[in-house]
Amino acid sequence: MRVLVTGGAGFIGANFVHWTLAHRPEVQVTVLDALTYAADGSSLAGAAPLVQGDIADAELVDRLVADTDLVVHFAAETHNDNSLSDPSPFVRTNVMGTFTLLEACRRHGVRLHHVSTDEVYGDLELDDPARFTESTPYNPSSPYSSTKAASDLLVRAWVRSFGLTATLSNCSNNYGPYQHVEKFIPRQITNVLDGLRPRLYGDGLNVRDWIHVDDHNSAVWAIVDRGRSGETYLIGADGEESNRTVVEAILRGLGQPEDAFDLVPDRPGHDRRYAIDSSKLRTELGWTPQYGDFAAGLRATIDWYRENQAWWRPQKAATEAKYAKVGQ
Ligand code: NAD
Ligand code: TDX
Repeated sequence: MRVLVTGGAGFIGANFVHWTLAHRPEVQVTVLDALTYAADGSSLAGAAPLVQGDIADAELVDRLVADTDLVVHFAAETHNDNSLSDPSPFVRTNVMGTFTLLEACRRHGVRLHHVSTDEVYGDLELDDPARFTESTPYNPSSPYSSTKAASDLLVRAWVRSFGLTATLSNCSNNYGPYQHVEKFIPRQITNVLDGLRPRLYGDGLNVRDWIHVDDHNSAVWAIVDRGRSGETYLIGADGEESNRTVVEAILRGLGQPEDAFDLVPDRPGHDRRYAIDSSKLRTELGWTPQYGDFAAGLRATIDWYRENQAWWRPQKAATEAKYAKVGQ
């Protein structure tokens, strides 16, 4: 099977390529990635051929899609904070880029798996017993999540109107190796390694539902293998933690007092809580996460950032300078 992985030089995409080569040796992977600021070609370590290009480049996309059996679509602008300072690349890549891929898949009769986020459902109150399910109404808050919601709806329409074969997944917050230092967990680990204090937005009590990136990727393969076209599957591993609890664990893991963090101004429109009910994926497709223990996964991630400073250091100063400008 030939698989075109868009965004394969980013965090989840690169881990997907490594997971695929380790578990599915019969699969031939090609990566299409624009190598934006968020990418790092070295994450792939030469594991798969990399075509540098834009998913909104219709001619290039047509040529690559004509030569594949499946597209697994990770490419996106992904950082909420960036979407608040400049939404335009989010609309271009997440909406127009997905549209371009859909049109190429339609022309060539190629299946698409669309990777999306639980943020399309908006947020939950801290004391709400509910979790997101596949039937929760869409209610995105940020430019990032609204463009992901738009891309999901395009995929659904192409299935219904044009008979495209496609599946969708909406996953909760990922952690693990090769995640950009702008994101919460790598930012705080690398801050502590650099002698800086972790920075918590607002009151630090917002909750995210953490999943190890390898569990996300094994779920994507379960959907590719056994999912039904037109269906959406929520991916989550019951990993709800407040941001404050995560920072305290990082500080402890690096031998610092657990209150050595700062509260900084909140993110505008900051979603309070995400929580996923992944029963459909577990019951219908028989998927189970392998990294049940968030604390152990976090310790391994701390070790990875400690041991791979050459990978993240080139991005760190510019990332912190960007945050400093907005007082975060
Ligand atoms: P990332 O920002 O680390 O990587 C995104 C990749 O897409 C980068 O390599 C970048 O160069 C590439 N890219 C951006 N614009 C492109 C374009 N126009 N053409 C081609 N390539 C382009 O993101 P990530 O965290 O790995 O997320 C991957 C996907 O998973 C995204 O679709 C995201 O919405 C989704 N997702 C992420 C999370 C999470 O916690 N990180 C959770 C749920 C869903
Ligand atoms: O320095 C920080 N301090 C802080 O308190 C940063 C960078 C973040 N935060 C908070 C904001 C969120 O409540 O931590 C939480 C996680 O923040 P992000 O890493 O920016 O992730 P989030 O906004 O939750 O979105 C992530 O998960 C869903 C990914 O970036 C998205 O691409 C994915 O769709």
